[in-house]
Amino acid sequence: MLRYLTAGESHGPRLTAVLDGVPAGLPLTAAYIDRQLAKRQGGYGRGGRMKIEQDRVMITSGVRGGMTIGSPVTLTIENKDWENWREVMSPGPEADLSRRTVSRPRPGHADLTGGVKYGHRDLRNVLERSSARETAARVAAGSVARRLLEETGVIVVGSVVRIGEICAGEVNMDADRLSRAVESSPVYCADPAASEKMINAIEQARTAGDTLGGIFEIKVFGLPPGLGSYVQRDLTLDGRLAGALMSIQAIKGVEVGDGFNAAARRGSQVHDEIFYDMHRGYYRQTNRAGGIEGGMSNGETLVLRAAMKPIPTLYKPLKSVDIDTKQPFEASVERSDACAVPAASVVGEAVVAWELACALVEKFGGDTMREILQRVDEYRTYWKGF
Ligand code: EPS
Repeated sequence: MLRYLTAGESHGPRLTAVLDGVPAGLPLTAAYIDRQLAKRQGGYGRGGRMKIEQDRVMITSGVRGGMTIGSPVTLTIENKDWENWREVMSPGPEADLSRRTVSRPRPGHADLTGGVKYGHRDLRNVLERSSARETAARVAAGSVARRLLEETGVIVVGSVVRIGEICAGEVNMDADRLSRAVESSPVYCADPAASEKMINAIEQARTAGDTLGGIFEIKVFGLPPGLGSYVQRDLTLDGRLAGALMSIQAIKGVEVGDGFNAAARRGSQVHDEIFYDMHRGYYRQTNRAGGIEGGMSNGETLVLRAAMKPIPTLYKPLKSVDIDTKQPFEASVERSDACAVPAASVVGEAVVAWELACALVEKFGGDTMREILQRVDEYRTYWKGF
């Protein structure tokens, strides 16, 4: 079983992820994880904090000579901003808890409810952990899953398909072309004309002291069929993927395939008919189901979308109430991202990769990559001739 936990505060010394159950024999380097971390830090619309941070992973267990050894993998990422926060955030008695306290909960954040729930009068104790800074650790963990999937021929590609009012046109590209198109766009959108408009929309929102949300899409190519299951609710692949995507900060909706649009159509316009070809095996001419039927991958490309709300930290203040004075105030902030949808698409890739790697390891088992690869190969042949 694959599992992981993350730990760390946004302005604490570092973020940590501990991954358990990673099979032995997986080639893995810090440089590979760092490429994903850099992608998450990029994307047009980020604010001042990203000029401070240059995320790099340190692998402190579970890997020797560039290869996993089957024991827990520990990944840490330093917060460069820690130097500016040491006096306030120190774990020891030297911490000055009277400075930079937060008594004014920001609407749209965890501040107020988190303070009530954990009994914190200083809401900093909430926002330090609820911050999306935590997603750096999730991307690091997801990179290990991504590496594992790549070994089995599975490629995960995220792209931004909407920012505010601007939607990308439909693109029908293979994994390679899609990755290249996304990499060449500052907003990680595969449609160059829409990219330009998205950048302008972000600039307009930023100038107005406002923020923008949007939608990202995750496509997964080459996924073996039969991952997940219909036999028990917590084993359904779509259920698990939707849960993983919804757990990303600021995500408010998830779709699989045609998703919400399918609700308006007749059944004859929604389902994907089944065909067979000696060379291809079973295949579909349409993929409205987005690669999942009955809670299992069906061998078609996986298509998932997630909607992100605009970041609630605004230069344009929203009304709230001070928890000490109970008086109304209008929040003022020092820095914020104007749009983090491109970054969220990288987090989306990471959490999807993780769920798929879990389902793959559950189905094909094995303590070593050698066993997994052999079984995936056998299963693909079996499926084709079934
Ligand atoms: C975040 C607020 C900002 C973002 C941060 C998420 O940080 P700060 O409060 O230090 O200005 O930059 O994102 C990251 C640090 C990151 O690595 O993505 C929030 O409140 O969620």
